[in-house]
Amino acid sequence: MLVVRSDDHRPHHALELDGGHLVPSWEGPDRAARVEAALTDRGYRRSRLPSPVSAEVLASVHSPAYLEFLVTCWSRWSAEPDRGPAAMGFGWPARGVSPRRPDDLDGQLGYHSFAADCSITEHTWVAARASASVAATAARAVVDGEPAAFGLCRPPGHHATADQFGGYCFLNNAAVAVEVLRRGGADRVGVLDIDYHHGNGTQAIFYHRADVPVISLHAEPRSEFPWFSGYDDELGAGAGEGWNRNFPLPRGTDAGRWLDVLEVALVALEGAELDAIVISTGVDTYEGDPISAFRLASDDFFRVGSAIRRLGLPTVFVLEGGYATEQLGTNVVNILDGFGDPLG
Ligand code: OKP
Ligand code: ZN
Repeated sequence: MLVVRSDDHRPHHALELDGGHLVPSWEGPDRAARVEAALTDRGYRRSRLPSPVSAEVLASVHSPAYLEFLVTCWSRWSAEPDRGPAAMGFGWPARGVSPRRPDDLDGQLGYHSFAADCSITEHTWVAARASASVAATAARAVVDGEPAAFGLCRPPGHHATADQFGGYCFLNNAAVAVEVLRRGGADRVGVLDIDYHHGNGTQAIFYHRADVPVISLHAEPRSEFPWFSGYDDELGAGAGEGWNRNFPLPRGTDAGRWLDVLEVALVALEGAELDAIVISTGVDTYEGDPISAFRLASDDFFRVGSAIRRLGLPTVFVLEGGYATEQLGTNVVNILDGFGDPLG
């Protein structure tokens, strides 16, 4: 399988507010290094660097004001005296208001984020843009005839909405891949999100659209991040009504149950008459994940890949979460190996 990867993520290691401590994020550069090492070990020899994602594709996913904010945030922040090491919000729109975008940087940080588990630092924009470029290039390769491609995206993307960062995500890489596939002629593109956390950003971006069915398996939001999105009665709206499906599962869910629910999700996707699919490939469902609570073993990920393969669709995998760093590469590559690839 073709792999798309970039080194431009490396200097990006945000700080996160975790239990009242401002600490280096769980989402660090070592994650990508582990996946790259596992890909090399396991014989994945075809890899390429990304071409820059086009402004047009980015603008089809994110608002102009948000993109401008991401590009300029760090220089605005660091130009002010006494600023700390991480630009992050601390005030968010309260319930019952219709939020306006303030002019003030701290106000904009609140407006353009939904969680304080990630922050913007000097290298965030370059890394986020490279990650979106990786997704776009993987999708482009599939448009050009690859049966499948893996975008080794870092930072992840599925929590990023059209105009908010959060959950370690800044640009929605899965949505970028969808848009590239659609521009390349795939009329109906599905998203299957198997990360432990609900992909609230992807859901929100496609919530009103019938041409991009989104299905997600994740920890029930009543007990897990992102808490306010991912319930099973969120079914899409307007033209998109019926095209969003959530499968929230309790903490402690084991592989047997999780794989049974994956089958239900795959049946729904089979009925959606898709031309291509994007897999938001989080492996924080792993039993050893330090911030998650599902119980898939490393070997179970082979079955995840082979189940997805049965859809028989052109497939773009984009990396999302997975924080058991030592096993991260094994778990990701087990999915890719389970999927297999006729072109090697
Ligand atoms: C991003 B992705 C731990 C903070 C957890 C939220 C999790 C973000 C996950 N104390 N922050 O979906 O893997
Ligand atoms: Zn996750």
